[in-house]
Amino acid sequence: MNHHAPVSATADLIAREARLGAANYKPLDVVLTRGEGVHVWDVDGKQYLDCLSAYSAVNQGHCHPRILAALTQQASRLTLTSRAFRNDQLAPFYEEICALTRAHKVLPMNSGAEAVESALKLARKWGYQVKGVPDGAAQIIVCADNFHGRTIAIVGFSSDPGSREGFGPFPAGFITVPFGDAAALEAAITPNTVAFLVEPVQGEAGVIIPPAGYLKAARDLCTRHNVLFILDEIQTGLGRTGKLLAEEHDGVEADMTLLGKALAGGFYPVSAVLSNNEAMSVLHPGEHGSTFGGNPLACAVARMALKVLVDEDMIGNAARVGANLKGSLAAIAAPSVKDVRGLGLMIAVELHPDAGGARKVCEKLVTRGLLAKETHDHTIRIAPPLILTIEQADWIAEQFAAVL
Ligand code: IF1
Repeated sequence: MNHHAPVSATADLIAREARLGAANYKPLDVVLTRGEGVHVWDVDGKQYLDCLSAYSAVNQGHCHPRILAALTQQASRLTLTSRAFRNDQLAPFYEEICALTRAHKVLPMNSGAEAVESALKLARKWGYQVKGVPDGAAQIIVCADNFHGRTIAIVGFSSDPGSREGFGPFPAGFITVPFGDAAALEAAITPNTVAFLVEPVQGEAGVIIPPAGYLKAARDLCTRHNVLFILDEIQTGLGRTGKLLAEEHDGVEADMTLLGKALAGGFYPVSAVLSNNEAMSVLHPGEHGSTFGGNPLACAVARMALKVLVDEDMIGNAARVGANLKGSLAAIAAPSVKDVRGLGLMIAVELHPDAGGARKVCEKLVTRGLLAKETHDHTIRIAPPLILTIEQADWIAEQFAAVL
């Protein structure tokens, strides 16, 4: 006989996970088992509207039926060849992503961090071979409060102590400037600067939109000083901000653009470095690669993930519904709200420091069937799938109004 109180499926799974897993996350206590469109369901059958979209990896909505079909069809035909051989999905993937983004060359990888690392390697090699920087002296400029991933090189130039401390020693050659400050960027550029790496809108930092004209000024400085302008659009790209690429808001074009996350609609890790200039030509056979990068399953899924974004007007929808949602959230007259900001469906509600914290608000939203995630202590990020309707946006705003 078991005299203990019955354990819910949720509590049981959480306890079992804690027993064996690395403790590098502190998730909300929701155990999800199914997703469709903007909704997900937990193991107790409760429905939620997903306002995180796996950090913008499921922009197309959960289990999009056309991407699912592409995945299953390709999975039953050919999944992985390695790049030792060729596969018939790679060329059409290159053609379609280049046609859409106007990129000239593509380097397929898997995770976002790998795309960032690949761009850093390309930039350094380009610096030595094309720009003529003395061997070993290449410098790359990054921004304070950046988030580009978790590898040793990337956390080495993070300004977040939690991401960085205890993981050194780190590679040299990175210089940090304040985000949004073109004068600081100009002052940091030297003849050995090979690249400037920046997020068009800083995600993890709390949806920080730079001052108007910043990206244009940065683009011009990079052109003038022969420095590669690298935009990390892993989070901002693929419709999230209401444009295919966030760079379009500022009318600029990066030399390298990094995509990941939604490039496969949440089905599969697929990332890519897109290049608009000669930087990609410094790579020769054997100098870079990946077992899984460019595999046929990844390419087939990415092709359909891109196709549905365009076919189903998810980018236009993000712009329209995002503007609407930002307006409704900004209209909430709660003293706890310090700021509401965003671009497209990349929105943040920042609370006053004495409002009790963003985590508490997220926990209350969960009980109302809305999944959102705090970033830092006082900001809630709202990034639902781009297929969100106006009615659903209104419902989100109502839940925030009730909780705030
Ligand atoms: C986690 C944050 C978001 C990214 C940008 C590269 C990567 C990311 C602009 C690396 C990844 C993720 C990772 C995820 C949380 C999430 C995140 F809060 F940490 F900052 F989205 F806002 N560039 N961001 O945002 O891509 O290697 O992970 O595929 O749990 O660490 P990845």
